[in-house]
Amino acid sequence: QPEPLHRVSLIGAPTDVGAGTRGASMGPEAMRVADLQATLESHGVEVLDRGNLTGPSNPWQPPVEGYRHLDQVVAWNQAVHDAVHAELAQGRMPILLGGDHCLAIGSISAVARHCREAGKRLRVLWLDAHADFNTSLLTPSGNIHGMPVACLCGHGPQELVEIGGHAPALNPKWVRQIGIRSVDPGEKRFVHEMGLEVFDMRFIDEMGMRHTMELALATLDANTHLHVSFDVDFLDPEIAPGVGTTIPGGPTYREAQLCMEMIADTGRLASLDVMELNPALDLRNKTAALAVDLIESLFGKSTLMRAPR
Ligand code: 6HN
Ligand code: MN
Ligand code: MN
Ligand code: MN
Repeated sequence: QPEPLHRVSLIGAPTDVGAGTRGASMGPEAMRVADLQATLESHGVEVLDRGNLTGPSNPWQPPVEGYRHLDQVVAWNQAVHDAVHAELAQGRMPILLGGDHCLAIGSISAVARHCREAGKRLRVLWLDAHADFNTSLLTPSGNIHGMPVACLCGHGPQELVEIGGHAPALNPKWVRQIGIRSVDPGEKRFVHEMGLEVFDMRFIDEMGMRHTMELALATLDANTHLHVSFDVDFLDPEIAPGVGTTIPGGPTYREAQLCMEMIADTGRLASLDVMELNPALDLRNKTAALAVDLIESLFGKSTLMRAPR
């Protein structure tokens, strides 16, 4: 029996408590139905499906002091943090199946905590149409899925900012955002102020996905933990309609594949979030199947030209 290339744990987080559209709570099951586990196993990955986390239901209330459902978001993120950290502590690679993107607060707080404990450098790739860098004062919606990067960088409610036991969880210098094409006016100023490195769609149009990824993946070393937070709305809505916040003009199928293949080639991927898949808006589960296809590429599916690792 060959050693598995990776030991992966799937963690379902079936909630849409941070989103403005209902349905991402069904994302984990749709990815299972699209055969995520067997697909990864076909690439020599050992996969344990840990099942779904539980948490409060979605009360569907208006914002209070700039936040919708803050208590419920905190409860879900605490559960995600604990589950993700437990997998990392056992030397496994957690794949968080969202659920809306507010859950990246718990996931990445756990990753950052693990990196502090293990003496690792951290690099976060944020694949998204949105910067997710709002605060309670800047947000147009109160939806906390528009705030996770700001929370992780220390700007948000204390209960979320401190979830990993150390605030801030992230230095903005560790983050690279890719595919961005929808940023709110106040959010945009704050992204600039904090010095986030953003490869927006204009940059990808002009420079190409290859050069973009070369820059986003530059300066990784053998001691780097690479975390990918993949919001499915990163993808062009023509190929990925099953998300709550479609924004036109995203990466094509091949651009997205190249992005994932270049991440795979680094050999540094150590944790992953797959977020915002909304089966209620999908067509015959095609966006789920595409998400699984792209995850497969993150684990080394490629055509013929891949150099052996
Ligand atoms: N996502 N910027 C908008 C907001 O309401 O803050 C949209 C956020 C979307 C967040 O897709 O993860
Ligand atoms: Mn740890
Ligand atoms: Mn998004
Ligand atoms: Mn997002």
